[in-house]
Amino acid sequence: MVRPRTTTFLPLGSHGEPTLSHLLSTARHAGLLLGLAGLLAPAAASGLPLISEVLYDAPGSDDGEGFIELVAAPGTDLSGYELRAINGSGGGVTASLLLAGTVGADGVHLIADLRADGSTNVAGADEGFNFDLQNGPDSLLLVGPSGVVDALGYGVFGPGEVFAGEGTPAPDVAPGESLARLPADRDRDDNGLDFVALAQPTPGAAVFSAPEPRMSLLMGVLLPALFFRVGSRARPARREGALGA
Ligand SMILES: [Ca+2]
Ligand SMILES: [Ca+2]
Ligand SMILES: [Ca+2]
Repeated sequence: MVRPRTTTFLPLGSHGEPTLSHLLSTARHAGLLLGLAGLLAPAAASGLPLISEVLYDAPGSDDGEGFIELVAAPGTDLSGYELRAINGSGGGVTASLLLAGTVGADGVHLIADLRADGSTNVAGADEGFNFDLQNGPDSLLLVGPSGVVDALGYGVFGPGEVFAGEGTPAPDVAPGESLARLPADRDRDDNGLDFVALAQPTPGAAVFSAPEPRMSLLMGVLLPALFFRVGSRARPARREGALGA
């Protein structure tokens, strides 16, 4: 059986168990370093809203099927933001959606395509508009009060076609597939790197990155344990053999 390596870093008592004082001391250092880690690590989803998933081509008619998903810090007021679709052929604006909602506690905001009668097949939408995204090559901009905050270009752009996304285009996807940013809150400003095709779209649900817990674990647990290991090496094992087993 392989024991986790970290257990070997903890100072051990006479019966091989970590002593209470060592655990308390480790916890104090862990708390201090967790605080430092919190100061150093960027807060998740604290930045500007991002386009996190788009379904632009449903099997058959797209009417009432398409959706655009955004992620943003919970409570973000999206009034003043606009989703602007850009035609890859000529660069004209093919749709302009003036958002008005507030991002909920889950940090995900779902915008559904509505049919003329106001109905939609997109469940759980936060906002609805009657729009139809083209199948690409095209782009979708998220424009905030101070300008473009995110952009997605998708499809294969030929010479002379207008790519208004970031870096390289996201791939064209098959009907029924979506393009999803993965993780939903990571923005490397390169659509080809940031987006993947999802055969099973996830409107309203997003997978966020979690660098802070891993960093906190590293700084809060592993490093203090390492310090104690070094400290215990500096002192001779003076109690070894002093107590009977
Ligand atoms: Ca279609
Ligand atoms: Ca971006
Ligand atoms: Ca999603």
